[in-house]
Amino acid sequence: MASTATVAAPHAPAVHHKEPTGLWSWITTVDHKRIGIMYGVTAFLWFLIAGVEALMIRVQLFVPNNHFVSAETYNSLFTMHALTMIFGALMPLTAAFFNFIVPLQIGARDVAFPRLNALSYWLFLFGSLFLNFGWLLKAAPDSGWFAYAPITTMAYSPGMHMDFYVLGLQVLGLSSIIASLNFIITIINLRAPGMRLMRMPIFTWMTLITSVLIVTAMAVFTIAVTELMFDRLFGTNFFNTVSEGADPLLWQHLFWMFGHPEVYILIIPIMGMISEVLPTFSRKPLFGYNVMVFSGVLIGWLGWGVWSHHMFATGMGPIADSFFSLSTMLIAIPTGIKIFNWLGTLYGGSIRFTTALLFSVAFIAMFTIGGISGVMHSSAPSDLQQSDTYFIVAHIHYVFFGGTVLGLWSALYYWYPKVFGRLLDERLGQFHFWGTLIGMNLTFFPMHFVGMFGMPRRTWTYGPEQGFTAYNQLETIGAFIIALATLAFAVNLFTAWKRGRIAGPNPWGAATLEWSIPSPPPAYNFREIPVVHSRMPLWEDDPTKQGGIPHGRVEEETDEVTIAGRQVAAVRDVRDENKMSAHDLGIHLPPPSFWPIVLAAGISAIFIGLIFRQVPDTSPWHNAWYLMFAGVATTMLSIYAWAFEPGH
Ligand code: HEM
Ligand SMILES: [Cu+2]
Repeated sequence: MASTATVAAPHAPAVHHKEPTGLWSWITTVDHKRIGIMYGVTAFLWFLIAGVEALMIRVQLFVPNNHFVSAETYNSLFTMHALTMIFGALMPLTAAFFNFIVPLQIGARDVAFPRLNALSYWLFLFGSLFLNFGWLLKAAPDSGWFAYAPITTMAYSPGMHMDFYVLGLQVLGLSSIIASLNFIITIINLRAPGMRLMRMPIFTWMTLITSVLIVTAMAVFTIAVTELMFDRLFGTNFFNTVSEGADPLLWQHLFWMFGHPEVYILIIPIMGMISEVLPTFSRKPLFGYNVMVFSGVLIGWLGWGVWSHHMFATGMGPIADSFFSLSTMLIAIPTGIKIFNWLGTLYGGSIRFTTALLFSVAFIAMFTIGGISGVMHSSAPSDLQQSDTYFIVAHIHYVFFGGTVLGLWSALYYWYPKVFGRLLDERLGQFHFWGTLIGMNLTFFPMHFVGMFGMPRRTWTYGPEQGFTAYNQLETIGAFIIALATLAFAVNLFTAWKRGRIAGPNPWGAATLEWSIPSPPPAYNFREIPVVHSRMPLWEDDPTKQGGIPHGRVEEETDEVTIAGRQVAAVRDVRDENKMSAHDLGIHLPPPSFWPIVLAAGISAIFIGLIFRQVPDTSPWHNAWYLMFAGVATTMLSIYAWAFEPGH
C-alpha cells in the first residue's frame, strides 16, 4: 500500500527514560490504561470461573434425578454464577474498555481523577474476592441474584450466605459508583478542543449514558442492601415481619428499580462498541449517528419506567400491569431503531469479514432474538406462563450472552491491537467465533421450548417422565462447545500478547482518535493534544485522508493481513515509537500512589469484619470481627494521607 505520509515523527533524543514496569509499578499505578488492563484481566478470570459454575449446573441437569451436586450446592452455583458473571465479569469488562479506550477517544491524557480510578479497581478486586469467599466457608450466597426478601432475611436464610451478598455487593457498588462519577466528569470536562458533544465517538456517548445509569441505579440498590443488612445484622424490620409493618413487595420494587436499569448498564456500552466496529469494517460512517445517540439516551431513560415487568406474577393489579406492559413495549422502539441503523451501516459497505466484524454481526442477530422474547413477556398474561420458567433463562441468555458477551468479544478483537500492540490470531478467532455461535444456540435455544413445557427455573433436578431430558442434553453439549471455543480464545489472548503480529497505530484503518497514536500508547497518550474538526477525525469524509491530527498519518510501509485472499488489515512494525517517555517530552503525569490500594483494603476490611460478627464462639474466626475496627482506622488514615499527597 503506497501513500504519502502527512506528519513526520519528531527527532527522538538519544537518552530515554523508561517507564517503570515491575509489580510495584502496577500496584501503585494511576494510569488509566494499566487500570483498564487490570480490570480486563481480573474480569476475564472471573468470567472463566463463572463459566465453570455454569458447566457444573449443566452437568447436574444432563440426566434426570442426577446427584452430581447437592441441592444446596446447586442453589449456590446458580446464584454465584449470576453474581460473578454480572458483577465480576461483564460490568468490569465494560469498565476495562471505559478505562482504556474512552480517554484515548476523547484525546485526553488520563481520566479526571486518576487515583480515584485506581481506588475503583482495588475495591472491585477486593469486593469480588470477598463475595466469593463464602465458598471457602461453605456459605456462598444461595438465594438467586435478586435475593428476594423476606426469603433472604435471617428467619429464612440463617448463616452467613446472604451476608456475603449484602456486604460484598456494597463494596462492589461503591466501586462502580466511584468509577462512573469519574467517567462522567472525564467525558464532560476532558474532551479535546473542538470535540463537541455531537462529535463524540459513539462508544464514548454510550459510556456516558451507562455511567449516569450506574450512579443512579446503584444508589437505589445500595439503599436496598443496606436495609437488608440492617434487618439481618441489627434486627430492624424493613422486610421481616409483615404483621409489624414490613412490606413483602418492598424489596422486589427496590431490587428491580435497580435490576432493570442494570440490564441496560450491561447492554448500552456494547451498543457503543459495535457501533465502532461496524463502520470501521464497512468503511462507512455510522448510519444515523444522531438517532443512535438519542435512541441510546431514550433507552436509558425509559429503562427507569419498566421495572415492575419483573413482578407481573405478584398480583399488582390491572392498572400497574397495563402501565408496565406498555412502557416495556415502548423500549422495543429505540432498540429496534438501533438495529435498523446497524443494518444501514453495513448496507452497501465495503465489508471486511474480520473476527471482530463477525462477532458484531452475530450480536445484531442474537440480541434481536433476545429482544423478541422480551417483548413476548412484556405482555402480562403471557408472562404469567413464562415467568420463573426456562423461557426466562433463554431470554436473559440471548441478551446477556448473545448481546453483551458477543459484543465484548467483538470489542476485544477490535481493540486488542491498540492495548497490546499486537493482533489476535484470526484463524483461532474464526474457530472461537463459530464455536461460540453454534454452542450458544445449542445451549440456549432449546430453553425456550423446555420453558414453555413447564420446566421451572432454578430447579435442582427433574424426573425422567417430564419430557425435559433431550432438551437438557442438547443444552449441556452446547455449553461444552462454548467452553471449548472459550479455551481457544484464552489461548489466543495469551499467545498473541507475546507472539501476535505487530499492529502499528491503525491496523484497521479506523476513524477515531485512539488510532492516531502508537499501539500500545505511551504513558502520556498524546504528545500534543489534538484539535478535532469532525466526528471521524482520521477519515474526514475520506477514509484515506487524515484531518489536522498531529499524530495521524497514512501508513507509508505496511504489510497486508489477509483472510481468504482479501486484505483485512494493514500492519506496520513500529516497536520503537514508544520510546520517548513523558519525562523526555516534559509532559506532567500524575505520580503513582499506593493510597488507593490501602484505602480500598481499609474499606473492604470494614465490610469483611462485619460479617464475622455473628460467627459462634467456637469458630476459629470468632475474633475476626475486630478487623472492622482496623478497617475504620485504615480508611481514615489513608483518606488523610491521600488528601495531602503531593501531586508532583
Ligand atoms: C426489547 C427489549 C426487552 C424487553 C421487552 C424485555 C422484557 C423482559 C421482561 C418482561 C422480563 C421479566 C420476565 C419474567 O421474569 O417473568 C425480562 C427479564 C429479564 N431480562 Fe429482559 N427485556 C428486554 C431486553 C433485555 C436486555 C437488553 C437485557 C440485558 C442485557 C435483559 C435482561 C433480562 C434479565 C436478566 C431478565 C431476568 C431477570 C431475572 O429474573 O433474574 N432484557 N425481560
Ligand atoms: Cu427488566
